[in-house]
Amino acid sequence: MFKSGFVTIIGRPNVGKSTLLNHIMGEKLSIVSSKPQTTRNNIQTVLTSEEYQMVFVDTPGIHKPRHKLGEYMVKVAKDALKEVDVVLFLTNPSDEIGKGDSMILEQLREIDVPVYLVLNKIDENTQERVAKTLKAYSDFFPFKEIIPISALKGKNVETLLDLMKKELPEGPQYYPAEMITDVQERFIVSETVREKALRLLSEEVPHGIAVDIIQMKKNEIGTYHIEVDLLCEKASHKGIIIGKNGQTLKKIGEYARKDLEKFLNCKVNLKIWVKVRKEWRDNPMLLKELGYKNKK
Ligand SMILES: Nc1nc2c(ncn2[C@@H]2O[C@H](COP(=O)(O)OP(=O)(O)OP(=O)(O)O)[C@@H](O)[C@H]2O)c(=O)[nH]1
Ligand SMILES: [Mg+2]
Repeated sequence: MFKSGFVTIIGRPNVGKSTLLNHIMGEKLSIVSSKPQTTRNNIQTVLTSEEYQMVFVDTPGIHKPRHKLGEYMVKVAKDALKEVDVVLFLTNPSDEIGKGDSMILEQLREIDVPVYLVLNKIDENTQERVAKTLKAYSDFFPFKEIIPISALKGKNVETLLDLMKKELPEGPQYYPAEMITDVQERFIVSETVREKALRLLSEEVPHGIAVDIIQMKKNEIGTYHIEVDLLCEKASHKGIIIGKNGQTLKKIGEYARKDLEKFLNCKVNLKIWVKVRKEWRDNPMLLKELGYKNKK
């Protein structure tokens, strides 16, 4: 009997949702950074074995939106709760259940799907704190399973997978076995550049950046020529992104190129232009152009 189903990974920004997904897939498909609100779209990945197929959906962290981009992110995350077989609610050890988490859990009360409590980042917390958090959350919500993990170190991730397998109903293989993700090359290219910028930039700039692909072309000898616009919201941000003597931009380009060469399996020539687009996060037309649009 073949089993298949959908698993949504949901939680506040920065709790480690994308890290968990990448660990399960054994491959880097969703970008990760230490800054909250890194993921902006639902990213589907497919894990296929002889007995089952699990489709994971990595979602943007749920937060209180302050602009149209934020509203879009929260909406796509909530959409990912429809028609799924298991929800992984990710959070981190803490002294009490914060507002952000209780708000998400209230929403989860309304759906009729098993919800797992996945307490991530146990590697950087004491056992005592972990135990206290597990207790507080399980008193607050009727989780079907409770499991402490470290997505970064891979601790307990196998156990989590084993539990989820039992949750899958009998079903068809939705996607071909070799398919691992529904995102396209262009998306991975722009996300890779965005990730490097997030990592290298200071706190104030990152939320206001986006990457627009201008050109992607492979030449006869197999080198990919890629040109992108890195959009930011202020002239002062442009200066920060470029950095002293162009050093920051150079590093963003170097790190992105290295990752892309691995991913695309060929030489990459990457050009990044930094441009100012005031308040693009509230500009419906620009949001659409950058791919932050609802499917329906
Ligand atoms: N110590 C530790 N750090 C972790 C673990 N999992 C993730 N992190 C770190 O936490 C940060 C956020 O990870 P992400 O995977 O981007 O978090 P996210 O939930 O996808 O965040 P958004 O996309 O912004 O909602 C990164 O710096 C990760 O390296 C873990 O198990 N242990
Ligand atoms: Mg993420």
